[in-house]
Amino acid sequence: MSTQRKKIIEAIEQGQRFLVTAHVNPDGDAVGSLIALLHLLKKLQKHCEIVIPFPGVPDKFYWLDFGGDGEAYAMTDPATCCPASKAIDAFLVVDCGTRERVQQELQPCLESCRVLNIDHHPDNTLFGDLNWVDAGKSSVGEMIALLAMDLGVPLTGALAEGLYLAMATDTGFFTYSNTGPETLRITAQIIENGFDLDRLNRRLQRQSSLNKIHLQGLAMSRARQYSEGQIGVIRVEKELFERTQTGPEDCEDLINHIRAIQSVLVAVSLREENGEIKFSLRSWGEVDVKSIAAQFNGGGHINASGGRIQGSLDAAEELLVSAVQTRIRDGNG
Ligand SMILES: [Mn+2]
Repeated sequence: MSTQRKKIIEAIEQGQRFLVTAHVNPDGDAVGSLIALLHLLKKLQKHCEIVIPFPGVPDKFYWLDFGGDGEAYAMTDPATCCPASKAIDAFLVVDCGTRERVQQELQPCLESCRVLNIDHHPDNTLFGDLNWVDAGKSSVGEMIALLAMDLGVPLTGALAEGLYLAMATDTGFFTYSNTGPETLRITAQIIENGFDLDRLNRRLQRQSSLNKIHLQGLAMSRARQYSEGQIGVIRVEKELFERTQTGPEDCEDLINHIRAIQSVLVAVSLREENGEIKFSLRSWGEVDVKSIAAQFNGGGHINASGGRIQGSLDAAEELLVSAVQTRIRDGNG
C-alpha cells in the first residue's frame, strides 16, 4: 500500500469532523465519490459536511441518497462553509487535478484547513497537505472503495451506490481502457454484497427526453470526418439548443456515437456554451488526447479530455482538428 494512502487512512481514523468537496460542474465520479465518502464517514461515526460544488447535483442524479438528515449540505450559501470549516480536522478534495477546480468560495479552506487530496488525474499538482494521486485508478470512486475496505467498512447500501455510479461513469460502463482488474473486482464485491445492478442501471440509463433525442439526431446528421476518417467531429450550435429546447447537459454521450465510427481514432465534440466553445476529445488506445487538451489549457485523461476555446465554432474546429492531426502523425496513433 502506498504511504500516501496509509496517511489518508490515518487522517480519517484520527479526525472527527470532515469537510468534503469535488470539482465544479460535478460529473458521475465527483457526485458518486461525494456520496460514497458521506456514507463511509457516517458509518465510521464521523461528522461530515459535503459541499456539492456549483451548479449542484445534476438532475439525473437527484434520486441518490445524500444523507437526508441534515448531515449533508448542498452549496446554498458558500460563505457559511468556510467559517464552519475552521473547526474541521480535514478538508477532503476529490477528483480535482488542480486547486482551481475547487469552487471559488471554498478556496480559502485550501489555506486554512488540512487538505487531503484524493485524485486520479495524471497532471495533479499535489496541492494538498496529503496527496494520494494514482493515475492508474479508473476513478476516484475506485480509490474510495479501497479506503472503505482498508477501514473495514462493507461496500453496501448508499455507499455502494455512490461507488458504482463513480466507477461506471468514469469507465463508460466498464468499457474504456482505464477499466482495470481492480475496478471489476470491486464491482464484483459490490454485487456479491447484494447490490441491485438492474435498478441502478435503469436509473442511470433511462434519462433521455425526446428533446434530447431530437438534438442529438440533428447534431449527428451533420457529423463529419477528417484524415481518411481517423478524426470524427460533431458540433452543437447555440441555434440547435434553441430549436430543440435543450441545454448543454443534453449533449452527454454524443461524442461516444462519433467514437464508435469504424475508422475513428479520435472523436471531437464542440458546443457553443456561455459565449465560448466547450470541447471534448475521446480516443482509442494509444492516442493521448490529454496532451492535445493541454495545448488549450484543458485537462483530463489519456483517452478522455476537454477544455474551452474562445472564438467561433469554425475556428475552434480547425484548431482542434489540426492539433489532432499533428498528434496522430507525430506520435502515437
Ligand atoms: Mn474522475
